[in-house]
Amino acid sequence: MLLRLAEDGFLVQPEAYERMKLLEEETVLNIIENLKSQRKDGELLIITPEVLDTDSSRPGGDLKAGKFNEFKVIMDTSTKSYTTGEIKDMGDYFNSRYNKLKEIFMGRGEFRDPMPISNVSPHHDVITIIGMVREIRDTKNNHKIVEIEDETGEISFIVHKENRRLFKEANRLVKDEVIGVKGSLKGRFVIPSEIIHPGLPRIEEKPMDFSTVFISDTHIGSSTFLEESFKKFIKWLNCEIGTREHVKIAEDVKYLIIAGDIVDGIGVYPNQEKELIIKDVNEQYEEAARLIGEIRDDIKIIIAPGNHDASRIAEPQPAIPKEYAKPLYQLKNTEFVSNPSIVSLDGVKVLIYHGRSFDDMAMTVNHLSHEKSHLIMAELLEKRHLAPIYGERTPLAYEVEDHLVIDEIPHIFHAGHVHINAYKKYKGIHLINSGTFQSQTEFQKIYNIVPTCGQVPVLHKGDIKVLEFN
Ligand code: D5M
Ligand code: FE
Ligand code: ZN
Repeated sequence: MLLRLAEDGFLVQPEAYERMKLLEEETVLNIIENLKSQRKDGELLIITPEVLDTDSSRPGGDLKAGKFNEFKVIMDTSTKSYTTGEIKDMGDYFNSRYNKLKEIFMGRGEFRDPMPISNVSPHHDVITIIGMVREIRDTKNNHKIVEIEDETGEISFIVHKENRRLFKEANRLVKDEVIGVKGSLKGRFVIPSEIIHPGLPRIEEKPMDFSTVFISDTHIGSSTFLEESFKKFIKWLNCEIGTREHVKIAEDVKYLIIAGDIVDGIGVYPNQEKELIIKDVNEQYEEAARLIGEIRDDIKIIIAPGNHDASRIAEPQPAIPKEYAKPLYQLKNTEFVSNPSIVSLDGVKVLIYHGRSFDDMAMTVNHLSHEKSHLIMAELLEKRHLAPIYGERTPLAYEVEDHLVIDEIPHIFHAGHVHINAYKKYKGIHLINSGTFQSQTEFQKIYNIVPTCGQVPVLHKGDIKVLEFN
């Protein structure tokens, strides 16, 4: 393919090539034909990921290629993800995380030229380093000591509690995230003047002339799955019930995204069987297909797995395997993606992540909680990583590449898992937690998690609306 493109006078950037590999061959050929017809004679054209997003790559208003030709998967780890199981992979994995995040830092002026940690000496007035957090300790006087590491060595910095501004920054830090530090060396310790996250700029909002519906955590198969409420939701999607205004919104719905925990699974936590109505995973997906199959078929349904689904439990989770969810695969309007994944809905980029790591964030960072998961989502965007903490509740697979790094900044970040709705616009990005269709379980009672049930966020032409189905 690359060879052909080169002969035709195209240069393909690696990222664009990765994406083209995920597209149907026919779609790629269409794009190329369109680009060819638009360029001037003999001009060399560089195919960037942006080119794939623009209208110039699409047949002009010609929708013959199908109703859904504007849906694209931009990032999916299902096929890329593999591990050899060797110990060395752990090193590779963290190196990949470090290097990807370092690159994001280096795009920022002040960190263009960081110093290897092994070179740090008292001779430097100002040191600028990028390191992965290895350990965070409190001294007996309640100051903070943070140990960071790069491929050349490790060093600790100390933040005094009297330094309010920096102490607040230090309180946000979590193990295994990658940060930038500016400061000077005093004895064994770096005294920082700045602690910096990779961060992200404010993005330009993308206009949408359609509606997208977000749900998660239906937990079909559980006795606590709210079937009646879910059926009402589907009736609304099919424009059969609701106020005139709500039916109008339903008419505009083009996409439905399901961010994991579609079914309750089996053996996810002790004594779960007691709360199961359907005790077989295949049958749970069969039931899911029976319900979801009622949805009108001009709505594209995008399904990612969660920790209750029949995918590998370690993240990144490949798409739900067909062998478990055949009836769902057989619906003609379903698409299966990994957790996490990024899809483009007519050019609007949606980062889908179930949200398992939110438990770790809520437990570790003082001001974060399950109830306000939008704060966690904003924090993860600033850290540019979906699951920074290694070795707590979120199992991570040692991939050669760390796919949980947030390389690409989305227009929408959609998550679930905590079973509590949340919404916030942050730096132009819609942060959406879509709650649940499962009433409180015995397990959640113990942890005092009070779910918000049947509340469905809808982005209607760019505005968020939450519709209730109870
Ligand atoms: O998670 C549903 C909710 O339960 C979510 O808010 C996280 C919480 N949860 C899940 N597992 C645990 C553990 N082990 N401790 C504390 N809280 C937890 P779901 O993925 O649907 O089971
Ligand atoms: Fe869940
Ligand atoms: Zn979950």
